[in-house]
Amino acid sequence: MDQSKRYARLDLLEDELMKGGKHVLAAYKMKPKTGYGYLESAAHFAAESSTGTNVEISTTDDFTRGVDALVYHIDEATEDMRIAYPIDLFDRNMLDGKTMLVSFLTLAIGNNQGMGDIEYAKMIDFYVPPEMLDLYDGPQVNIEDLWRILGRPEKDGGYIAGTIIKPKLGLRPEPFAKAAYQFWLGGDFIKNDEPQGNQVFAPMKQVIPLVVDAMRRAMDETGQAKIFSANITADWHDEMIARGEFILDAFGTDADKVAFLVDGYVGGPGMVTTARRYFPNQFLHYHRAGHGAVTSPSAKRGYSAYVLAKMSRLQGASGIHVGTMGYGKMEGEKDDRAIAYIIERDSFQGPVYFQDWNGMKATTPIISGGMNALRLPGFFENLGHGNVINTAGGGAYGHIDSPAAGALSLRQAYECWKAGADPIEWAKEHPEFARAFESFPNDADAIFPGWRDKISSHR
Ligand code: RUB
Ligand code: MG
Repeated sequence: MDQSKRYARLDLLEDELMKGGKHVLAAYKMKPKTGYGYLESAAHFAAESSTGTNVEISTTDDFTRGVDALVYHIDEATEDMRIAYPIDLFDRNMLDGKTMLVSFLTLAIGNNQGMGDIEYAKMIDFYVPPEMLDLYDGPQVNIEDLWRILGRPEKDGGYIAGTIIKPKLGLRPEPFAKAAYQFWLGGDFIKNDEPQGNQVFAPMKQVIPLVVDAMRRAMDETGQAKIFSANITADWHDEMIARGEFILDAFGTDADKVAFLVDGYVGGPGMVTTARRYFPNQFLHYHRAGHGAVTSPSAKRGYSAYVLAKMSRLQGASGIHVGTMGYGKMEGEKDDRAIAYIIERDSFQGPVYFQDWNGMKATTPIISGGMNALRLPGFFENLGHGNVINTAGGGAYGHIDSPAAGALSLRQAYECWKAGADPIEWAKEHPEFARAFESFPNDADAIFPGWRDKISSHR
């Protein structure tokens, strides 16, 4: 059935829709299955994503038609399909009238992902009007709070050198805490790797008190504050809260130095909001394991990493992983800068929409995945700033001297970029950075060919 008379209004102008403030706009790369017309399929897509189904139904009235999602732009050649969703479509909490991200997903990226007449559709951008922005929690805590805790200025406080406890799994409590202590002697921030929780060989009740002790010893030794991002991801709301409360209790007077890591893609919006609302004063660290299944450029369905990051700011993530923009081990490219810019800036022109955040606090980009000191200078050059959290697991625990030396090499890499110095020259003055060349020789050969002759005196 062709529903384009009802669900398509190609005369509507994007500018006007944005000025009107009554619609959430979403842009997709959509292709219909062979034999289906583009506009017809787009209209069916909008129907299924809002008020309709595949046939005319007797229960529809004039009010219903007033909240139809409308296709307002198509370009078959570029697979560009854009839909305006009236804001009243989205579910509001009974408890406080706020809206919920899960409803946005259910409609805008829900049933429409499995339709028989759609080959694929992937959301590449969306726009939220000011009135709707106010209905999301947004972040309460972000990198500015961490800078304050670390004793730095709250603006432009710079690079936070972090790691991920490695190995990913298989450390008993004592070796785990030792690994944390060793990194903290040189670095600022440690996160649980995302599968670490309450395994039988490392029960949280044993591990966490040892981590508290490790943090305090490292703080005494260095005279600097340290941060620990503890994984509280769990299927059950009560379990997350039990973990969070246990951890805060164990850190006691140092509870301000605790972030909570939530695996927000596998856990979903409910889990993120549980952490955001139940522990509003802790840094909410959104890890996104699994996201590549939908965000990968090779995935034709789902949504992009840009969309995922943008959604995380609405939900109130303090920080989210944004990849490494082609400088690390995970999929990515230089232009993925946009994923950081949309979450950290007051406004940003995305791939389709200009989003003004209307004062919503920023979400901090977390740079992670195969990073080490040698890869960082180029990374910062591409991003244009170093106000990020970077967690380098292999880059810290793979340093041939020690995890502390690994941490120092990361900070020195940032300082090298900040000073605009040549990394080879910098290595001559900074031994931990120099030893990163020896630690990661494949990277060194690829990024700094000929380095062996120039800094060999530091072996
Ligand atoms: C990286 C790691 C993170 C990845 C996830 O370890 O454990 O889970 O960063 O990827 P290492 P992303 O530093 O040893 O490579 O950050 O892109 O979501
Ligand atoms: Mg990990």
